[in-house]
Amino acid sequence: MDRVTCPVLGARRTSAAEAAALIRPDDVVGISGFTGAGFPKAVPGALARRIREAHERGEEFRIGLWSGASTGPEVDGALAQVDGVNRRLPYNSDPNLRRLINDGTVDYVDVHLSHAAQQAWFGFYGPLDVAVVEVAAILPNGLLVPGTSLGNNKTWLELADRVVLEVNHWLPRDLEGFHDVYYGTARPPHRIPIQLTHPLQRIGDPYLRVDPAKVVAVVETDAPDRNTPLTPPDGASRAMAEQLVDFLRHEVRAGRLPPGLLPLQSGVGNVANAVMEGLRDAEFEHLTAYTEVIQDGLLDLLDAGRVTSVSATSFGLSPAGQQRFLDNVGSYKGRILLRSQEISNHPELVRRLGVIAINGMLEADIYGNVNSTHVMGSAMMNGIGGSGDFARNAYLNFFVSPSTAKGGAISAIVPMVSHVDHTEHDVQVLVTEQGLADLRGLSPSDRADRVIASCAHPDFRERLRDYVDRARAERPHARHTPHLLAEALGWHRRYLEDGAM
Ligand code: 0RQ
Repeated sequence: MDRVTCPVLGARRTSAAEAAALIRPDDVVGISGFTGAGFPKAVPGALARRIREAHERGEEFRIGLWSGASTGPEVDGALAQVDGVNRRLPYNSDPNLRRLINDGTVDYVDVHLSHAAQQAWFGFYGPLDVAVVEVAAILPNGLLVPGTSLGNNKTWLELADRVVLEVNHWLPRDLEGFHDVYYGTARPPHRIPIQLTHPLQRIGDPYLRVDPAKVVAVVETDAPDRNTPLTPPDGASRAMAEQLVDFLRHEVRAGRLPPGLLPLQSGVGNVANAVMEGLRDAEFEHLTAYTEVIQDGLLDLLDAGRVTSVSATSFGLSPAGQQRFLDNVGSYKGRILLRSQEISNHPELVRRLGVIAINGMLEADIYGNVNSTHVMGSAMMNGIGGSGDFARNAYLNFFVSPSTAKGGAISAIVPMVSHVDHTEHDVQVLVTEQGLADLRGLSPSDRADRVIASCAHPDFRERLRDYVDRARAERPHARHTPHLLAEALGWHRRYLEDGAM
């Protein structure tokens, strides 16, 4: 079936290599893609080959790369392998690019995912030269049927001087109708309230717009999204999920949450999926989600009729989940709405809807500060992603992690986090497989006692308790947040001295 029915744009059909030839050294390229869904499948690879050839001739060739969030090995991986990226924003989870970020080759700008579009609009990152955006079809009037993620596509299409469209035949044509692209954002002081009061409410258009004069190439592809197999929840993930679900029950009984809860947001990964599994087996009905990524667990909840409506910006499915979605696309239409990430993660909307936010962390300190991004304070893992957008503005937020990492060598509960992404003022509930610490309304000193007792691994509990006791005793006039700074900062010393990092 012809996916490009617009005569004007149909005439710009070309090969990936020819499209990649339109990208120049030092260009800033804004691509589609979010958690491995909806990234361009052909042009980045062709560009990587071009960059490699240029380097072989001794020529400089690197680009700035902006996206929605993580892409696939065909983008970040391929470009990292040819040393083709000089600056990357706003999120990366590719191991090859992570290595270049951590050895200082690539400048990485790790921003809240809801901020990227507006800060690009404000001009904070400089001009955008090219947009490379994957779509499911181009309609006769030139409107674009978006693919499996919306991310920052609207903004890249608007801001870029030149646009390359990839039309992917692998995407179900039935994706038409799954999107809600809001065109009401303006720059301050011209902003108006965003009139959204329910996760499934439509406030925009089903299509992306593009100025046809800017479209320099249309490339047809037929390739799948990245799909990462899910490891079944292990004991620790299940334990965290059970406690979290029990806590939600407790909040309903206490009258602080309605019986159908409030819209859920959950980060990506094992624990998030285990929580979704836990909810499937729990008694809650008529659940909704106002989240970033639709993982298998959320599809399960939709299939089981537990969740009635989902707003997100992308999919992040396993091979089995992807197949299930492709086989039943029609049945999800009207129950799933994909939005631009500036709307899916919008602080105004997260606050208004009263989202329950559940995100992973690397470590938390005894006072409730959370590090989601930096291993030992310096090495970037992925990025803050949407965790800050949701946690800061949520009705209720959870940060979850096993109590130890690296086979028990590192405690995820520490006296002072080595990097702060979420401050003690934002963090409400910490969960490890050891237990759950509800920090709401507690003073720092009480938080320390609760976090150590509930969340720390028994192997580290005494050391942490001893730290707080001595901090209280040695600094009697500074007991609000008892600390022994030199010791707190040296907490990871033993691990570092082993030469592990
Ligand atoms: O590394 O695989 O090399 O051993 O970190 O740890 O336990 O598998 O946890 O996959 O749930 O990821 C915070 C990274 C958790 C994630 C983070 C090491 C550990 C392992 C991963 P190895 P786990 P998860 C929505 C919301 C920020 C973005 C976000 C994340 C690896 O949740 O990126 O929330 N969050 N987005 O060994 C040293 C510690 C450690 C540690 C774990 N304390 N010290 N290493 N590790 N704890 C999604 C988007 O926004 C797109």
